[in-house]
Amino acid sequence: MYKHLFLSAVCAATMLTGSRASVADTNEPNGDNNQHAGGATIFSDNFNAYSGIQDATQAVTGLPVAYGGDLPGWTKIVGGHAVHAVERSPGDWALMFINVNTVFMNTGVATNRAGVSYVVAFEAAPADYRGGQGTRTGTDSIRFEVLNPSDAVVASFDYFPGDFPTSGTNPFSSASFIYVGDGSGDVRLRIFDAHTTSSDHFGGAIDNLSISEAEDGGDDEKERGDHD
Ligand SMILES: [Ca+2]
Ligand SMILES: [Ca+2]
Repeated sequence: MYKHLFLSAVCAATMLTGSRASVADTNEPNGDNNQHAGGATIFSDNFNAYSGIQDATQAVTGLPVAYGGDLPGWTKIVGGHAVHAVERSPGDWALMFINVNTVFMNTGVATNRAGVSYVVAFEAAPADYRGGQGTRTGTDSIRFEVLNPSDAVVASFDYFPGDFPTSGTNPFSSASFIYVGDGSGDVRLRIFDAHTTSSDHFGGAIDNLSISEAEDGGDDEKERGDHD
């Protein structure tokens, strides 16, 4: 079902140029991410307006899964049966990414003042569909890119959810990363499967995404990583 590679879309996703600003955190392959306190939420989405074709239940969890969906406020790269989602509880959808599956925000938000730190917070989990395409530790990740109005990448972050379980439940974990604004204009998030192969696995699932200004205002040198 996901064997086709959509190379044009892959190229579109990798052609963008622009400097990659520092991103504070490196997350562990086991998904052991730090949590960052955030200030007032400037953007958020719980993805519950997702509307797709629900045709199966997820391996192990038995949760409803869907493909070919649309999401208000977001544009998708059409390919690889995007957009996939899992229904965590009735009406509570989380997005899943495999192959060229990519979504990006339609409208930029004012979270890019030069030198200011912003927190992108979300919940994430390993993902699978009917089985056999489960996220793997150390290999599969979801990439978040912060794009300015020229589609230059202000910041990029990979989240590695770990192995999709073989039994039990598949809990979501809270995670976040910090980026430092560069003053290049309102930004949009682009989210996609960072590791695409001809026999693909899901990069993971995400839910409850938000952007807020970091409460420390960017004064914490340790969290700012290599940004000077
Ligand atoms: Ca949700
Ligand atoms: Ca993948």
